[in-house]
Amino acid sequence: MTGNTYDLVIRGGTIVSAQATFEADLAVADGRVAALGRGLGAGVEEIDARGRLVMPGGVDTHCHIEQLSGAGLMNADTFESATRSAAFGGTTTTVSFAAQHPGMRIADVMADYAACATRGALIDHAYHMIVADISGENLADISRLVGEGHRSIKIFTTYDKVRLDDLSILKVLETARARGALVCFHAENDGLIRWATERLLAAGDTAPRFHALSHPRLAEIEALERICRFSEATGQPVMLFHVSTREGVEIVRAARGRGAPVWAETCPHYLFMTEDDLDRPGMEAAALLCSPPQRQAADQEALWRGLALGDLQLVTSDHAPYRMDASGKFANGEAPPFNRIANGMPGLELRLPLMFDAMVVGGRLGAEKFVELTATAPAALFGLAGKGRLDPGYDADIAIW
Ligand code: DUC
Ligand code: ZN
Ligand code: ZN
Repeated sequence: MTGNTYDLVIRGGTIVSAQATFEADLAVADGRVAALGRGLGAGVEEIDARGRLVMPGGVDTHCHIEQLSGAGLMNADTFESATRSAAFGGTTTTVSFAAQHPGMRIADVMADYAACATRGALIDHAYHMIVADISGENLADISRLVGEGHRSIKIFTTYDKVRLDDLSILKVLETARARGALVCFHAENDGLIRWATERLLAAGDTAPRFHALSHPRLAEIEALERICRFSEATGQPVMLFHVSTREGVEIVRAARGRGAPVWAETCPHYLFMTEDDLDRPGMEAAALLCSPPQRQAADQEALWRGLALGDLQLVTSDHAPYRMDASGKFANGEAPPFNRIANGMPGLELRLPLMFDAMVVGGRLGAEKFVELTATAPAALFGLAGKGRLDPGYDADIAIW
């Protein structure tokens, strides 16, 4: 507060938190929420928010920005353009990935990525450490980096160059447990994906839409179940990324019912698209290829139910954009088989508008749950201090809808 004046007062809006909805002014001083209440004093700047919803800015804890994929491809956007698009969609914090590849030292990867983010990001950001090689000094590095505050690790159970085997996964879980990190998983069974892919290609089924069949739901089912059991064996908390199937939700529910420290997310493309969306002419569907793939209408219903019941705690974007040219989707030619097309699509900007449309405008689970799934819960689960709420003292990261 400057004298008797706040830096900013957002006046007359409807404040929505994960627990409550009420009319109030919101005052900001020194970049933080200073007060909530009716008839607050003047602000140097004032925003008339009558008739609008005032919510915490979105926290997107799963987005790929300026990250080299396992296949050596770079995402289409930069820290600058990615975080600009996030802000346009109401997201004020990103958590992206510093990706180790085999042979790299994790401490160097983290330092390089921090420099890149610092040069470009327009909003607050943190990053997960993707661990793909635990040889040499890497486990000791991880232990030290977690101690310094990098509290999230990500592991792939599939993708040729970056996946870890079971023993390595258990060693990372043990290391994380000793230091207090959260370990996130892309959980799909690698063998099942390769086997299905070989059979499809041998039959000449190479079009983009066959990508959906090449990642069988059993691949997700097997890997989610295995990782839940590993979490129980080690006592290490895990976050299961992009759950896409009804059975996946059931596995998470059962694990949590047993008391396993398991959390899970899904993404808009699993809530709003099905594998039928891949049925497009020519190579058009390449734009929509992602892993796990879009599933079926019954899975969408199960995911919504999982969100309603609290089996799934987050909705993130899995933002991973690649251009529809030789720098991205068509790096392996103009009509590559489905398994040579980069996986991923953009989502940072549209995650919140899509969820708002369904949840607030459409009334599915409502505005408070929208805030919980997209801002409050991700900030809390990943330990992002000052984020995800509009209580006094929290960062003034605000989206007015
Ligand atoms: N799948 C991933 O695992 N990562 C990025 C995008 C995708 O589709
Ligand atoms: Zn993934
Ligand atoms: Zn991802």
